[in-house]
Amino acid sequence: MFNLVLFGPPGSGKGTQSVNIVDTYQLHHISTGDILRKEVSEETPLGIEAKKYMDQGMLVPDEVVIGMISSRIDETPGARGFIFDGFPRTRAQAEALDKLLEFKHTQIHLVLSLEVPEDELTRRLLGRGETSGRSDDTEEVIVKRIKEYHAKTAPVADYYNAQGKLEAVKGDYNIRETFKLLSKEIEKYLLPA
Ligand code: B4P
Repeated sequence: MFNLVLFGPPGSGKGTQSVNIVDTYQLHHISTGDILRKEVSEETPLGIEAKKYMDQGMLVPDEVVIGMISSRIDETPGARGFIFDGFPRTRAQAEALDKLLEFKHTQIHLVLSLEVPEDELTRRLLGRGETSGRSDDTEEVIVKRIKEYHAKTAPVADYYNAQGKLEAVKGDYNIRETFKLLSKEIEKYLLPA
C-alpha cells in the first residue's frame, strides 16, 4: 500500500491535483472538503452542523472529521493506497490518522506540500467563486480561511517533517507543470498503475 497526504493552504490546488494523481496512480481519493460539501448539500445533521463552520472559513471540529475518515477507509478494502486531500488539517487529526493507519497495519508514506504565494491563493479562490457558487469563496471568508490555515494547519507540516515524510513542491506553475513536479516525488515510491 502507498498512502499520500496532499497538503497546502486553501486554493493551493489539492483538489485539482488529486484528480490527476488518482487517474495516474489509481489511489483511492479521500477529500474531507468534498465529503463535507456533500453532507451540506444533502442537509444531513452532520452537514447542517459543518456548514456553520465552513461558511465562516473555520475548520470543522476534529471529532467530526476523524469519524468520517475512519469509515471511508473501512469502505475500501484492498485499495492500492489512499490520497488524503485536505486532511489532516490539525495536529490532532494527524495523530488520529497515524493511529488509524497503524491499526490497519499501514502508514503515511509521503506528504507533498504545495507551496503557493498568498496573493495567488486569493486570486484563484476568487476566480473559482465566480463560477462554483461556493459560499466560502468570497473575499471575506477567504481571508479567514488563510488565517485559520496559518494558525491550525501549517503546524501539521512540522509534525510530518519530524517524521522525515514531508516534501515541499512549488505549486504556482500551471496545473500540468505542477503535476509533473508532484509525480517526480511520487515515483520515488510508486509507478503509474
Ligand atoms: P477544501 O475543499 O479542502 O478546499 P480548499 O482548501 O479550498 O482547496 P484546494 O487546495 O483543494 O484548491 P483547488 O484544487 O480546488 O476545504 C473547504 C472547507 O472544508 C475548509 O475551509 C473547512 O471548513 C472544511 N474542511 C475540509 N477538510 C477539513 C478538515 N480536515 N478539518 C476541518 N475542516 C475541514 O484549487 C482552487 C482553485 O485554483 C480552482 O479554481 C483551480 O482550478 C485553481 N487552480 C488549481 N491549481 C492551479 C494552478 N496550478 N494554476 C492556476 N489555477 C489553479
